[in-house]
Amino acid sequence: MERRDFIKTGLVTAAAPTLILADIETIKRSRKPMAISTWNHGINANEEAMKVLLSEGSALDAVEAGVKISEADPAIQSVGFGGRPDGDGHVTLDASIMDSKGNAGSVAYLQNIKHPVSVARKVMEETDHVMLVGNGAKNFAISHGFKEENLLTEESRTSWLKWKKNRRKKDDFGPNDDHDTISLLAQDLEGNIAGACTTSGLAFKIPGRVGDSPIIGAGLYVDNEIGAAGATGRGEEVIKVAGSFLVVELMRQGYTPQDACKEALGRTVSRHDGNPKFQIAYIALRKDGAIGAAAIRKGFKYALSSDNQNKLYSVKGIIN
Ligand code: SD4
Repeated sequence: MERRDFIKTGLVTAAAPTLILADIETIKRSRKPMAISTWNHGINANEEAMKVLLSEGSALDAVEAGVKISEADPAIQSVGFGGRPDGDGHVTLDASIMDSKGNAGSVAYLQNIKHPVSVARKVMEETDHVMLVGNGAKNFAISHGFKEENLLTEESRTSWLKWKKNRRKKDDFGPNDDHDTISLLAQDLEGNIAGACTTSGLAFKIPGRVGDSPIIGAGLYVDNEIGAAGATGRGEEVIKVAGSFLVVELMRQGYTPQDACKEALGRTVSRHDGNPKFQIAYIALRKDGAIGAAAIRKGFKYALSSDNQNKLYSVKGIIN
């Protein structure tokens, strides 16, 4: 063997242990359970998700349990029970869920069922469909043991009546700051990732309107090899750029989770001459446990739970 070849071989041999060590580090970090979710109520959702994760439950069980807390809370007027109704006074719910094997389920325009995320999970696990809507989704839910109940609280009814009284001809939606959809992404002790997203959608929307939250790739996307992303905000604009799918694909290309969220928002911002009048925010979780969050405008908060901490973080807008 020539000396040059020997050095080459030597280098390869010397480099191998470093690579192996790096892999072990990645695996170790990815085995730290964590949950990241949108808005203030993400704190309670994360707490529930972490209970599941810390008792060695799956990321899928964790995201479902987590967002069910928001769905059941009547004080949260943007998700589930107590959500603001559509223009006709009906609470209509959208939700989606994805597991670490790339399976997905979703429901849209679902009425009178308190936990749309659990119906979405049933669609994913017990049918070979991905999405059920309206009465079909409701009948499916009832046939799987879900109870029909009134989801319109007095508080949401009052705000709907007020909106009806004051509405202008062109005013189909509630105020622009009304977007507290919960997206929750989690990683379990095995390092697997899952996500869920659930909402009552835009307040006072045109009856029949469906947003981004139940659209796989828009409101939510999970690829267990790379990571996951979830959205909140003006759903129409998230759908147009396949927002959550875009964030995950950007991470696949090497963008950090933070830069991926910003780049995805940038696509929307430039479609609106640099100054959109609405809010969109993304959260992202990469396979190695790195996270990102970004919003078009100030005011967005996300909740992050890891290392025995569950804290709310404010995000500066990318344009203000
Ligand atoms: C939607 N993304 O339906 C949702 C809106 C939202 O709380 O975030 N609502 O467009």
